[in-house]
Amino acid sequence: MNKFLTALIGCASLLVGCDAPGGMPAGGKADQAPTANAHPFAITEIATFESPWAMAFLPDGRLLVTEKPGRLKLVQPGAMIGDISGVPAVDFGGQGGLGDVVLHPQFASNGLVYLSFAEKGEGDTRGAAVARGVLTLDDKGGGALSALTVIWRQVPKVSGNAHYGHRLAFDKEGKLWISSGDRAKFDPAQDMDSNIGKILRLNDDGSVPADNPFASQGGVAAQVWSLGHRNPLGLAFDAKGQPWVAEMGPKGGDELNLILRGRNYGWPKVSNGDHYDGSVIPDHDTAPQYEAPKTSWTPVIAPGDLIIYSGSEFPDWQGNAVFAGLASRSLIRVAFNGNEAREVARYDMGQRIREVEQGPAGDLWLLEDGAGARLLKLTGPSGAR
Ligand SMILES: [Ca+2]
Ligand SMILES: [Ca+2]
Repeated sequence: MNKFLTALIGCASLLVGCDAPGGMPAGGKADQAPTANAHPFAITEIATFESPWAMAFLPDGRLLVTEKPGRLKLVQPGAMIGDISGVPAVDFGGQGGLGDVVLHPQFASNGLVYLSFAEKGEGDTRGAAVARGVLTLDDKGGGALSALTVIWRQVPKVSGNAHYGHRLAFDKEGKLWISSGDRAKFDPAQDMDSNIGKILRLNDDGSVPADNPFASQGGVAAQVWSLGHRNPLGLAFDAKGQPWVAEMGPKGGDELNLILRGRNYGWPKVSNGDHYDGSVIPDHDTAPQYEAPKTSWTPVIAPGDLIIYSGSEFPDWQGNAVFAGLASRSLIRVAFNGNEAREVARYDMGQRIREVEQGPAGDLWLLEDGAGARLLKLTGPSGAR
């Protein structure tokens, strides 16, 4: 039975998601799952938020959740939602505002929390920035950040309010990684006098590790681990410690990239998508000097976030990449064979999904996007908990 026929039968039996992206791939760029899959999980609604962007679990099982307008929330499932004061002032608008939140690897002893956000600049300019502060929780379900310090900024600040990227992740060595979007300005992604359109690797205080690939060039080039990125919104490490990035393509060409030291990923010189006005961008296979994605999507999935799953709640998913899909309103699961990647399942969620996080018990937690967005917990059918 051919794949298309299988897809039709799958749609007829499931009666869901058949109009969603994920049909036959255009241009043959990706070996994609042909249809939406039945949910292998139960969904519990935990809370709702105003335009949430990211979440992070505290060691006690509570959650920090950012809201784009500039609020940091403390969530204890089943209890009131508290506020954390002392967050930086943000430039809220378009794709900008308060962004990611992550804990320092030694949070239990130092209380350090890192936030990314859109920061206003001179005139009509803005740029992504990262600040860290010490979190102190009170006994009323809230808390405060103190000693807030901005440790990194996009250079230069530019007009517009798109493609900040600004996903944060710590690796096993305690280095801070930042995905810096191209601000919809294209060419700066290839310019080493700018740190936009790059993946960056820093020490936990924002200083530059001496062993970065472009450290000898100084300036912001010294921060750069890889270049030629468009709008990388997902950043996660696999069990071997390798960084993976989910990147929004233009019209087509969303990417999953394995991030290698000092490599150039080609934006805006190459993309498996094309410009929104229809003008052609050469595909990756025309320019092997640029690092190609391990898989790409046309039509797009619009990846908002990425984790590499390592829990026991969904044993079959261990080692898989799980994407939060915005325009595709889905969770997308990708399996690896070595470093080759392939979509194996797509779960229609009915709403734009902004963020995915693995919970302490191996369950999955999702944030929807926009007004009244829900925090959802997904648990497996295994009865393991
Ligand atoms: Ca997160
Ligand atoms: Ca193209």
